Amino acid sequence: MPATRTFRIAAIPGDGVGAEVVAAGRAVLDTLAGDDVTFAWTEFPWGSAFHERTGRMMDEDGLETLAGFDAIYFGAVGWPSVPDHVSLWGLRLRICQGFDQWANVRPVHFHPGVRSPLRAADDTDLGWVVVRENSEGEYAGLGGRNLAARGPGNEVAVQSALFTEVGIERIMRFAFDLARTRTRRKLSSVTKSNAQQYGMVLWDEVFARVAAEYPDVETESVLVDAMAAKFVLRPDDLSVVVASNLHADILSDLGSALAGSLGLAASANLNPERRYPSMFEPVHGSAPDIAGQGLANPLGAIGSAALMLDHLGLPDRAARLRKAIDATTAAGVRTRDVGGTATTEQVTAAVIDNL
Ligand code: GGG
Repeated sequence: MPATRTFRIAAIPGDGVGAEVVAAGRAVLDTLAGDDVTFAWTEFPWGSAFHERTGRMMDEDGLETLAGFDAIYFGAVGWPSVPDHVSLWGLRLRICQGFDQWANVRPVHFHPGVRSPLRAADDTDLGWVVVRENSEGEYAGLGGRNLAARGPGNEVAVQSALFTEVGIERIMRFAFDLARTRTRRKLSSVTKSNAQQYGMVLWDEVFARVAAEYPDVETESVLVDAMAAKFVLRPDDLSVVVASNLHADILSDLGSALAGSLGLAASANLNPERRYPSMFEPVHGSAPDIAGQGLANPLGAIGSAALMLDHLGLPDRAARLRKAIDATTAAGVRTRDVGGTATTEQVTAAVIDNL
């Protein structure tokens, strides 16, 4: 009998619906365990409630603690009791940036049985992946506020975007390599280089330089506004879309809305060199309006669990899980956000049944 491999997973439910969807993903992953693979979970109570008690979003030495895990399974961050920029920087961005999880992979998957607002989805096989530069750009945290002493109405704030050639080049290579694994070998690069003439022009130049090494991959460079339109009007022409931290965040929300709901979207924050653990989380936030009511769609978190299985070297289990997710939506077991009446637990149970 083969030796059992145990993967140590840090679970951070975080805020709001994070608790419900992480519980769903854990139940599914435990169902996928077996004689050869087990998951050893450690759950951390970090988030906005922790901040209310301690003044911190996570333990001071939290990153050192997390460094010993094989992966991190994350829920959501954000709650009205803590300013959003404090909660985001104190937890999610602290982990992403502290562990140099520089590639954020966000597939846009059209689930069978889920109605898309796009008519094209009725008769076209749609699906693409947004690759988000996850370490710099508009999320570099550079800038400051000043001149408040000049009196009310006179404060100034500077928020600078940082684009490094190293940072751009590594995300480009990652996106090109991903494009090579897909049926349609195409990479679309997104900028706003007509208006932002420094960082985004550097982005365009690096894209063109790296593209020369991937002659088998079709390319296009599209302004972010035009790409928003293209998501709606020509989704059939997309395969892999690489964009800066902010642009990709916005575009991937648009993509998951087009696929039917933000609740469906999965994501992987990867440190491709594997010097640090990577983190897997649904794209959606904490949804305070429905938290604790059993209404949250668990499929974004469960799809993120599939991305985690791929990363851990368990592609067969990941494929089984994706099939079970699609079988669940196809059978009409859906939460309210995608036109159904099922609860979080009922959808989770259906995925487990379908495994
Ligand atoms: N599970 C994703 C999550 O909690 N996101 C919270 C959020 O506000 N994210 C903004 C961002 O990362 O750009």
